[in-house]
This record gives sequence, C-alpha cells and structure tokens, in this order.
Amino acid sequence: MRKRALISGITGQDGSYLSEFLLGKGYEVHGIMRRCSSFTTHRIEHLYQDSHEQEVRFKLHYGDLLDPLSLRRVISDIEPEEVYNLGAQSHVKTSFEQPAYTAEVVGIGTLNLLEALRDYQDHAGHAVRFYQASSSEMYGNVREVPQSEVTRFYPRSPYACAKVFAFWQTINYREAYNIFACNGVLFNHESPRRGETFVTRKITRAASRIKLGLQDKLFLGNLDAKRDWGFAGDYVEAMWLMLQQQDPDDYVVATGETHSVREFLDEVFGYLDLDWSDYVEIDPQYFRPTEVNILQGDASKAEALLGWSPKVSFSDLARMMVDADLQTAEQEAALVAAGYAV
Ligand code: NAP
Ligand code: F7E
Repeated sequence: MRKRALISGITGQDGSYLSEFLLGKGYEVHGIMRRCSSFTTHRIEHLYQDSHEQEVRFKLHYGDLLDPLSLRRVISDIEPEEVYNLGAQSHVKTSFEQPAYTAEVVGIGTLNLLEALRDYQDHAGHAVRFYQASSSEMYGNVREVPQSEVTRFYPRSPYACAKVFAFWQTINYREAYNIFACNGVLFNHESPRRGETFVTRKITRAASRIKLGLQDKLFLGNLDAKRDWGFAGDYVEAMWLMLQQQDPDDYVVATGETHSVREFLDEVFGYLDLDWSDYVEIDPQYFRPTEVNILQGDASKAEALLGWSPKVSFSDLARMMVDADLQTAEQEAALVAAGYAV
C-alpha cells in the first residue's frame, strides 16, 4: 500500500518541490489549495500532467487553514500517514501591513490543523506524522551567530511572532497528545519557483529583464541585510527525513553561510556581465519597521542525525535562478518584438 501525504501550501514554492520529491519516493500526494479567481497551480501543473499514473497519485482538494471543517473533511477522506504544514502568508514585509491576517493563517491555521489531527489520531485511531514549516525569522534580533536549535528566539515581525506561536503549539501537541510532530527551522531557501516579491527572485528576474532591454531600473530596500540562502529542492528532503526518524524532534536546516543582499547582486549582475550600481535604486518603501540584520544557521544536528547536507552552493543557486529567468525574459522579448505589450 502506498504511503499517503497531505500538504498544505502545495501551490507554493516548497509545496511544489516537496510534491515532486514525495512522488519520486512512490507516495500518493494530496494537497490543500484555496479557491482563487485565477489559476494558482502554475508550479505544480507539470505534476498532474506528467502521466496517467501520476494523475491518480497526485490530487488537489479545496480547503483553507482558516476553515477547520475543510481540514477535517480532507483528512478523514484521505487518511494520510504524513501531513506537511507549508501553508502561510509567508511574506515578512506584508505581515507588517496585515498582522492580524498573518497571525490567523500562520498561527491559528497551524492550530486548526493540529486540532484536526489530534481528533483524527485519538478518535479515528490513525497514527499521523506532522511537519511544521518553522522559520529562521524566529531568531530575528539574533542572540548569537550562528543560530542553532538552542538559540533563543527574538521575533522581529508579525510573521515571525506567529511562527513562534506555531512552533510551540507543535511541540505542545507532541508532548500533550503524543502526536509525532516536528519543527523544521528552515533558513531562507530559494529557487526559480520563488515568489517574485522575495528579494532573490526580484533581483534575478529584474537583472534578466535588464540584460534583454525589457526594464532599466530595479528598486530595492536594505542591501546590508545578510541571509543564509540555500536551494529549496535540497530543503524538502530534510522535511521528509524528519518524519522518517524513530522519534519526533526539531531541526535547523541551513547552509551555514551568510551573504548580504549586496553580495547576491554582485553574483547575479556579475554573471550577466552587468554592474548593478548602474541599475539599482534604493526605495524606502522596501525597508521594514524592524529588520532582521543577519541570519546564519548551524545545521550540524540535521547533518548528524538526519544525514542531511545542502548540495547547491550560493553561486550555483544564483546562476540557476538567472538561467531560468533569462528563458522567461527571452520569451517576453520575443513577444515585444512581435508587437505585444508584456
Ligand atoms: P509560498 O511560496 O509563499 O507558499 C505559501 C503557500 O501557502 C501557498 O501555496 C499559498 O497558497 C498557501 N496559503 C496561503 N494562505 C493559506 C491559507 N489560508 N490556507 C491554505 N493555504 C494557504 O511559501 P514557501 O516559500 O513555499 O514556504 C513554505 C512554508 O515554509 C511557509 O509556511 C513559509 O512561511 C515557511 N518558510 C519558508 C522559508 C523560505 O525561505 N521559503 C523559510 C522558512 C519557512 P496560494 O497559492 O493560494 O497563495
Ligand atoms: O527579504 C531585504 C529585506 O523578503 C530578505 C520568507 O520566505 O525567508 C523569507 O523572509 C532580505 C530582508 O525574505 C528588498 O529587508 C532588500 O532583509 O527575500 P525576503 P525574508 O524576509 O528573509 C524567511 C526564512 C521566511 O520564513 C519567510 O517566509 O532582503 N530586502 N530589498 C528586500 N526584500 C524584499 N522582499 N524586497 C526588496 O526589495
């Protein structure tokens, strides 16, 4: 019998890589998606188009972390062995503009899912393994460098505060109700599928368009912020490994390196033989009321206990993202040449 996994946030960056990974392991993969007025499935379209067998092994269900009834219905219909909670309002800057909504989705949404799983395990008698997408943003105004599983949290945004709530709820459900629940404290991870408003993708997309003459300026905020950037495709393996262990636990997942936004600009524009200072302008609207100045993770626990380590380097990650965005920019340039507005 195939293992069944349920993923919230399946239409997002990590949801798409995790789906691919689990399908490759032979799982039946189910995803919760929100109903929207236009398509949100561009990152996973290839998965249900791949083959008839894949179609049967990959299913989407309408639901929402803010709609507990929908979570309970999907869980009892599917009877999953593993549940990955990746759904979130995940944009830190936006969380300052929508703090209550962010807290609802990230905090109460996680609680809604844990409550549904508690009933599923206790009353229906199904053992379930739960992964919570915790975040390095919880370290915020960092107490030490690098940050590990024992570093104290100091969240600096409504998003990070909500993730701290969800982190502790996950541990509480593990201890109170014996649910196999794990927190993956993942540091920033990127890819060609990264949302266009996160800084790495904003840069690779703009640089590619600048290279092809489709735009001439890139407006950014704080260039001095430093992040530990890894590749999303590497990080989803760590999520899965956490749920394959004998006992549930919490793990930091990171590369151990830190680079500034400025260094990312150097890498990307350098690869395209451009000088970013000719194109980048600072726009105060992209600064945050409170900033996280530096993140650098210590993933030695994940390496020792899960046997996990990152494979894609900082430089290769930047180049992979540029190569993908250049392809899109080339298609846009061809449309412009044919007289279409893009
Ligand atoms: P993402 O691309 O922004 O995807 C977020 C997903 O959550 C989307 O599928 C979105 O659906 C869904 N979602 C939003 N609100 C929802 C709701 N009310 N109910 C159900 N689903 C909802 O994020 P990501 O980069 O893949 O990150 C995955 C998870 O890891 C998130 O929880 C994020 O906070 C966390 N995390 C990310 C990073 C990182 O560097 N990427 C690091 C640490 C932790 P729509 O398509 O409908 O919007
Ligand atoms: O910002 C600076 C900005 O929005 C990175 C999410 O996945 O990772 C992500 O959160 C840095 C910040 O990611 C712009 O001030 C400068 O210091 O790409 P970001 P994030 O805030 O680190 C964590 C781990 C998560 O959990 C989150 O879900 O870049 N920055 N100029 C800018 N950032 C953006 N977005 N746009 C700018 O123009």
